[in-house]
Amino acid sequence: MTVKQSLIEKLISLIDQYDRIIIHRHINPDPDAIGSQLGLKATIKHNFPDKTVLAAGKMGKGIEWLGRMDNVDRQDYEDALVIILDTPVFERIDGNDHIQNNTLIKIDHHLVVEHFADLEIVEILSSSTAELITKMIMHSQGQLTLSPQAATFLYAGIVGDTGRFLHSNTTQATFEAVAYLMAHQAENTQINRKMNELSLNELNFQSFAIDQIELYEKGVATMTLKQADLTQRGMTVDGTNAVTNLPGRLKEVLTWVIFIEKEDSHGEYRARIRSKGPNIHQVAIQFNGGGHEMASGANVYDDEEKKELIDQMIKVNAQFLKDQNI
Ligand SMILES: [Mn+2]
Repeated sequence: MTVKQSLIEKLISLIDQYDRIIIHRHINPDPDAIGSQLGLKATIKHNFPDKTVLAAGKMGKGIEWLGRMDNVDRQDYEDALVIILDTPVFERIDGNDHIQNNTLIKIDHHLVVEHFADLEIVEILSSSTAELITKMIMHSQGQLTLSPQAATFLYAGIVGDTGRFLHSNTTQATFEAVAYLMAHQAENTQINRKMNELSLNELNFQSFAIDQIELYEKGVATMTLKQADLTQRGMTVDGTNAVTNLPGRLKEVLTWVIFIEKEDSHGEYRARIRSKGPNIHQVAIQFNGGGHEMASGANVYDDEEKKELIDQMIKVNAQFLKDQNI
């Protein structure tokens, strides 16, 4: 546990001081954003039933089943405490234009980009904001208790950000937090089932996407998705996130790229680059991109550059295989 006890105390004492608390999170919310938002809301309501707690922002597409947002008006912000979850940058807060001179609390697990809150609780070793909130509840010495509903929301957040415990951000602390949520009747089966569900359209798109996988030497794979392919199949760019990891499931694939044609362009692509070992960040920065060693984004402006990017990936993989004596 790396969150200081004093920060937990400060959080609880601020919540205690306000009658109205508004909880925000980032735009284009994922299950961690919504799960931590509604999980914290349910926890505050459970422990302070007289307080008004509002969840602000627009619900994310495809995760409406997780819960509902509240209608929050400008006047609700008067004398309210505002808590911002899972968002490292003020500009990315959904509904930030409503926030006035409120006391702000940030709770997040991303690298610190900027300081914008009066109290900032950031723990980058947490898999998810939901895990971080769970750990604070666990260590609140009985001041915050969990309802089954809150436990279920927080469970959804952890499952979302860990890719169902498959990603490398999954730690012993993650499982300890989940064990605690299970002890408080988190409805794990229901959440797992919902997370695994697809519409027929999404399933058909997956099968189309699989057909677009191309294999190159040294364990490079690509998938190219044209705008026309997306519109024809009723798919949004966000919706294609679900197929990003498909090429990586192939045994022989070490690194892969999803090329998504940009809107209103002919042959300009946004590239999502992923890796199971080689450092592909070095490739991303050569093509107007960046990110992390195992997951980066880049941009290519024509088919020639697309080919160059693939060539660079083959080189990086070749070097990686050589270093490993394979
Ligand atoms: Mn998150």
